[in-house]
Parts: sequence; C-alpha cells; structure tokens
Amino acid sequence: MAFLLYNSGYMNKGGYCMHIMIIGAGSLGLLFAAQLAPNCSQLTLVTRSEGQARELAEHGIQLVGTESLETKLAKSIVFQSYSEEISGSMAPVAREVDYIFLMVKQTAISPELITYIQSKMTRHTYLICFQNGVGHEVKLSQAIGWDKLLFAITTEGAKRIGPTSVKQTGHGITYLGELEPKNLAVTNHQQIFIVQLLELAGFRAELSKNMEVRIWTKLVINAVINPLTAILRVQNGELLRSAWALSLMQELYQEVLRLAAAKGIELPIDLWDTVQAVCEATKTNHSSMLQDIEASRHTEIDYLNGSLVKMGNELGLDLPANSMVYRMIKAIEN
Ligand code: KPL
Repeated sequence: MAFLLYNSGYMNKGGYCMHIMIIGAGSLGLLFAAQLAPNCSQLTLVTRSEGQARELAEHGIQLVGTESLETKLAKSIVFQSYSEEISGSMAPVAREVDYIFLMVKQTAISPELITYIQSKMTRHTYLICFQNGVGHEVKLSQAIGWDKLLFAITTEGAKRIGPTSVKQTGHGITYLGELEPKNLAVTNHQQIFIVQLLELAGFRAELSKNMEVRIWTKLVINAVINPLTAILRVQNGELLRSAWALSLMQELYQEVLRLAAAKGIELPIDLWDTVQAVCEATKTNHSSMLQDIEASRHTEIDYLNGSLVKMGNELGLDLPANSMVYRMIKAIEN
C-alpha cells in the first residue's frame, strides 16, 4: 500500500502559519482539505494511492458546495510516496507538521500507517482521529500516547464524486475533545485553537468534555443501521419501512444499551429516537458498510458490532443479535 502526498502549498497571508496534514482522501478528507487549505500556510493531503495523488497534483480539489457553487483550489506542488520518504530517499515535507487529521477508515489503520504517523510526530504535533467505532484509540494511544491524541466526531455530509472532487451534501457539527479527560493531557488552549481553526474554515465545531459518550452514540447509530442495510442491501430509510427490520434494529439497540450500562457509560435517553432520525435524514443513503460490500471492500464491522460482542464477552454478557450480524457480514465479506 502506498500513501502519497498531495501538497496544496497554499499560502494565505491572513491564515495561520502552520502545517496541517490530512491523512485520507476520501469524502471527508477532501472536504476538510479544501476548506482548511486557505486558512493555514501549508496543507498536505496524504492519499493512499499513487494515482489519486497524481490526479490531485494535476487538478487540485474540486469542491461542489451544497448550493452547487464550485470552488477550485490551488494546484499541488509536491507529491511523493511515504515509503520513499521514510527510507530517506526523498526529502521530507519542509515544515514540521502541527496537526495531523486522521481521516481514514478504521480498517486502514495498519502498522505501516502507524509507523508513518509516528515519523511525522514531533513534540508539538497533535493527532486528531475522526474514526467511527472503537478500537483505534487503543492502537493509537499505545503508539502515540494519550497526551498527543484528540478525537473528533463529525456529522458533516460529503460525497466523493471522483478522485479529486467532492460534494458537500449537508452541514453538520464536529465535536472535538480528549478521550481520557481525567488526564487533561492536551491543554484546553490547544483544543480551543483547533475548534477555532475549524470554524474559520466554515465548519460548525464544539469542544466536548464527553467524547466517550459521543463516540458511543455514533457507535450505536452505526452498529444498528449499517450491518442491516448491508445484509438487506437497502438504503437507510428502508429499514424504517419494514416492521421486521425495525424489530431487528431494536434488538441490536437493546443489547448495546445493556452493554453500555454494564460499562458505566450513560448514553442519551433519547438515543433510539436519534437512531431513527438519522435513518430518516439519510434515507436515500447507502450506508458506508453497504458501499463497502458493494465495492467488495472490507467493512468496519470489527470496530462496530465486532467490538461490541468482544466487550460483551469480556464482561460475561451475551449479545446474540450483534453476534449474528457480525458473523453474517464476515460471511458476506468472504
Ligand atoms: O454514518 C453512517 C454510515 O453510513 O456510516 C450513517 C449515519 C449510517 C449514514 O449513512
């Protein structure tokens, strides 16, 4: 697997003098890169494939706004493979990285990628993780340390139209904070700064002192909606129109509630309403898991229902519905 760099090289006198690196050029990576680039002195977008980095170098990022406004960003200056950079055969990107936004799926957080991230971290670098589900926090805290880690949950809507273009499909909110707030490892000042940076780029962003609940809330939404849409091969909204599907959603949901209670995690009392509201609001979407199955990719099931079943096992709690959908997705993947 080769990660390549697409460097916007965008200089803006009014922006912050800093280097932001975004790893992952899927829908969110492209959207955030396009929006953040004008506000920082250097932005590097790290892609997985060489082809995408080349195309970005040639065309820049094309952002189609919600009102169909098209923006073209500055063209790239540098792109290179990260393995060449690590081996020293290529000069590293000039300025030290201040913030790394990790915007890849859980399945992409390989030992190779972690080594790459480590090679970019200095005493002053913070890593901000945008993943769905759980599991990454353990790997990354071991490799990077809690004092360098922040977590974000975003509901920004974006759809990748091609390797260099993205459509903003809706405006959401991004919550940012630590997962181990007891440590207060990353100063409030740092966290507020990132929130301001996101706001300057046109995103709604808020600091959260309760990232665990926010991560679990998203985990529940994805664990209830995604596997069922992928097994039944339906759009999100279809789940609400079938009494059978709704009862399966309820079963998955109730099991997660029991698990969360056993772990002492207080989920919002109206979470079931939220799950249904998300289903309705995204009714024409193919969930990310359905898209993965359609494209014959590995899904994030290990980090959603798989993690839930594993946590249940550790506590002596059975989660039969979650275990069933987990095994069905695994069977489909294979
Ligand atoms: O986040 C999603 C996903 O597909 O991963 C939902 C909320 C289900 C929207 O499609």
